[in-house]
Amino acid sequence: MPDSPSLPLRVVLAAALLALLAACAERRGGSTAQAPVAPVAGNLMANASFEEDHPRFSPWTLNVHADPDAFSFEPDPQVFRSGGHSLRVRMVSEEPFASAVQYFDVGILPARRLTVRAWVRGEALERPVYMHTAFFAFGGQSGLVDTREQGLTGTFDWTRLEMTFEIPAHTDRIETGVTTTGAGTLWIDDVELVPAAP
Ligand SMILES: [Ca+2]
Repeated sequence: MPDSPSLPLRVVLAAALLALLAACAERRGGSTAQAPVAPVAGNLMANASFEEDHPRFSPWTLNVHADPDAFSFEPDPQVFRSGGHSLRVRMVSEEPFASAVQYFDVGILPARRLTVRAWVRGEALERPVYMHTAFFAFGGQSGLVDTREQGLTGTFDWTRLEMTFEIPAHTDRIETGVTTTGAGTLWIDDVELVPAAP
């Protein structure tokens, strides 16, 4: 059986070639005009640059006041601050607000004083976009802090919104992220939740 030793070798070579081609394809895909994603040490937000799991963006929760179709949430491959996408939020029909948030059990958080920040870009925003954090205890909302007073409106280039907050006693869960409250287009990228500076 003169052919028997060469068959496994052919298989091995074919597998190696496939692996090499796959690696090349991956490198090509990864280099298409992507801006660098700066790693943030200690960032508690996952999928913080909106590069993964389109169009669900898990573990983000995309909330709308009542009608889930009143706002659209889409990955935008044309407008982003880092990586190759941002999250674009657009009001489709009149509703008081939409938000992009993540939830955290207080028990797993490394500090009770935290800073949440996001880069946002706006086009014709009629009402403010701002950071907010809601506190929950025993399954119900027990408090809320936000930066509504300093919220951004109108048309603006990438701007950082930031808020530092202290988690009240008895809170067992928090919700934190960005809220928009009217017509226009909002882009969100590079969100961070980190222990506040001392
Ligand atoms: Ca991004």
